[in-house]
Amino acid sequence: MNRFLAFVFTVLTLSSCAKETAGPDPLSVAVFVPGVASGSPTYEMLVAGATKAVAETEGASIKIIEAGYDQATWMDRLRDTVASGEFGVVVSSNPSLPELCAKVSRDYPAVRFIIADAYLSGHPAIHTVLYNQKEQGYLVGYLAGLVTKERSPGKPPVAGLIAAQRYPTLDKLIRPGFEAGLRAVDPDFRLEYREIGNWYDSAKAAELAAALYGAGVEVILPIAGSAGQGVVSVADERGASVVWFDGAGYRMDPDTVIGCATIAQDKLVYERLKSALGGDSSRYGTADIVSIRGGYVGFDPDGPGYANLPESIRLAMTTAIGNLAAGTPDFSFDTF
Ligand code: RBF
Repeated sequence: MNRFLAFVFTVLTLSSCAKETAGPDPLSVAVFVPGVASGSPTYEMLVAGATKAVAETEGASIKIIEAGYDQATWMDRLRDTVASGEFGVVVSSNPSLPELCAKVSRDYPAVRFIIADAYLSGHPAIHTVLYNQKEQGYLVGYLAGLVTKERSPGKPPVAGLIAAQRYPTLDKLIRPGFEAGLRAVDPDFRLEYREIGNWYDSAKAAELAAALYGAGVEVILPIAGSAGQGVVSVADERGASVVWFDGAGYRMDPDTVIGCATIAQDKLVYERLKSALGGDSSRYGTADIVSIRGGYVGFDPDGPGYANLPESIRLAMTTAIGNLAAGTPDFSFDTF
């Protein structure tokens, strides 16, 4: 019996060693969604871009893993994903992911990570791409400023930002960009900032929005994932307006959403994953910052809510978008 156990042990040990030396399949992709894809444009685009890259690569396979809204469980979920030995590449999107990936990478150095909407430079297994969301915030800030001034002439100018939680990209890029846009219209603009506490509670978001609209705010920017729907439904009831972030804004409510600042996350994830699956490993270790200049930040004018705005506002927006793309104002930065 003892000899039998020793035999079993030896076989198991050898086979697990064999697995480790072979390494995970470089064409096997895990898409790690730190949250829930549905209702969060960044995550929907992440899944779409990765799916397309895999579909176009012979022999490649994909699995979507939704880690849910409890951020305390993400680390374990990520470790389980990587420890399965199934995946050569993990693709994700979120500013908090690089740190988690770097920790997991210590035990699984053969696995590669591509993380969008994030910044970490110099880790040999990780490639990150950060969007210039100061530009993105500026575009909807400028629009919110123009619309507010048009609708409430002579009143002290004010706009709203309802966020799920605070984090560095919000504090250093999105919020200052939004404020810069508002103040490019009128330096006296004041921002009313409110916080939900998570990325899913649309009832709480609706409550915060109702108070702001009730106090005379005309336009609110939600940075709240699927909770942002709560802001849109209150705005719809009151005939007020929302500016949207990332993508698919007019689809939520074609009239209430009056403008949408976009990131080309589907295109970016597709491009980066496709080249990685094609064997290009030169990007690991690097952290890119992409902007309106490369077409990765922009404005979507194709919605009735935007088309129905006064022509003077749309013309002013076209000018502002052109100027921003030409470097005025210049929000470029090299590290984050
Ligand atoms: N954005 C979403 O759209 N949905 C989410 O569930 C979501 N969860 C996030 C969790 C954390 C911890 C952090 C730091 C950011 C999260 N984001 C989420 C924000 C996302 O990275 C991005 O900043 C915004 O979507 C605006 O583009």
